[in-house]
Amino acid sequence: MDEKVFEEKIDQYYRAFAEWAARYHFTFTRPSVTVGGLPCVLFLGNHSSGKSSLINWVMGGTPVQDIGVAPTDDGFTVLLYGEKEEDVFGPAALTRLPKEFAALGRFGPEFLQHLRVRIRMRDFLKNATLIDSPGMIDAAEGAVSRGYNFAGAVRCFAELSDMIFFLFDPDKPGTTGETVSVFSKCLQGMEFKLRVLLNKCDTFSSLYDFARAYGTLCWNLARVLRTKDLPKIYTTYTGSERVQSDDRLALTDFNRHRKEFLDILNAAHARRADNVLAAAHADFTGLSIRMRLVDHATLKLFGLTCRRVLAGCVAAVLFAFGLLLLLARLFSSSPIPKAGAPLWPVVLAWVISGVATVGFLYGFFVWNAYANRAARRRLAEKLDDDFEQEYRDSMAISTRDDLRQSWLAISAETKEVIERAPLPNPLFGKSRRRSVETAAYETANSVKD
Ligand SMILES: Nc1nc2c(ncn2[C@@H]2O[C@H](COP(=O)(O)OP(=O)(O)O)[C@@H](O)[C@H]2O)c(=O)[nH]1
Ligand SMILES: [Mg+2]
Repeated sequence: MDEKVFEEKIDQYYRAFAEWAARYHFTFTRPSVTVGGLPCVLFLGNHSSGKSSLINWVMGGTPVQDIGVAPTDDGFTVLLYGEKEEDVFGPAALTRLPKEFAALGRFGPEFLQHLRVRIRMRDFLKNATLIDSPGMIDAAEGAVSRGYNFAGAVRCFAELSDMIFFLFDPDKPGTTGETVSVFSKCLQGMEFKLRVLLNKCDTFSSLYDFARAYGTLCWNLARVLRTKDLPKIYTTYTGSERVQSDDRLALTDFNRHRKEFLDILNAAHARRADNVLAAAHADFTGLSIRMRLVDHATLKLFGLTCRRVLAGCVAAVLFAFGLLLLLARLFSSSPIPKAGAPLWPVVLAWVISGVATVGFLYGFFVWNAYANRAARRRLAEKLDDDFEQEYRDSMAISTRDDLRQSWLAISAETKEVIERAPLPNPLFGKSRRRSVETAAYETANSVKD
């Protein structure tokens, strides 16, 4: 399928499902797709690991990003192509970005103060949008002082990006572990986009020096990355190709890796289609599971409430009549006025039993609300069983690890929704869900050429 047609189709799906996603409290990772958009490349790493220098280098020409040994940048910078060069800061910056970046708005004004868009007329930016980020170590120490959800913002940028480069600095092997752990929390499930770079390789003075830095990095990566194999580590450095100086390690292999890094970067375009597809598939599968389980729980709750209300009404009627008969006997009269008999005992019996029944019903509805909350809690607790039950048929036909993984990704939030959130009306739920399931199926089976 032509790339644009396919992106248009996915965008249409997103627009069509936006209302249901809101009703089922489901958040799409990429709520819209810019048709014909550019791939995004995110650079992460601790401060002064060389992110900004690398970005300047790949773009060529006069440097755009500030560089320095001290933390020079405390915000995210998105570098976009444009004929008119300009810098836009704060909330206005968001309006300059492709529409899928709108998801960043949820991090609030404090975050937007740290967002910057730089529009530059560089050929490189015609093929990819680059995102520079502030140092990670600062985040680990001062997440509070930043005033916004830094890890959340990194995760959001990562979700929007098609490729993530994770830079390490051999100057500070001691901070590697901390950086890796912060990253791994933000990047869970996105390891496939990740490329690890051991930067500043021109600074190694001996093979021992290099082995120590490389070993430290592998050691720390192994402890947090969930992949079975060690990811490939690209050993790079920034700037023009240098010749080996006497006190430095030979640069030949690093030059080769640098070239590989550039090749990957230049091929980012091909990854975009895959990522759009993968994100859409994950979003639609997640939404269809959410809809199915929430509808299932809502119907169960509806059944329980109906039974309870029916029982409550029967009990109220029995209570009212029982009390009426009791009072009538107490007042030695009949519950129905009779000719010649005084009227007041009958009226009094009716009034007292009427008021008592209203009180009974009030008590019943208070109890019903409490029982409803308890029932929702119970339903949320056994949601994993419900998932197995609901998807028993699909899983019996073939191993559906993908379904189980999608469920794992949304199960905590779904439990929360069932326990607390206002639940949508399950009427016609099946037909709504079927269209989401179709979209999930199509995105899984799209063959692009
Ligand atoms: N030797 C060497 N120094 C580098 C390299 N890349 C960056 N630097 C230096 O490292 C410092 C921090 O770089 P910067 O790009 O600001 O790092 P950032 O904080 O990750 O953006 C600067 O002084 C750069 O000159 C490299 O590949 N080799
Ligand atoms: Mg920087």
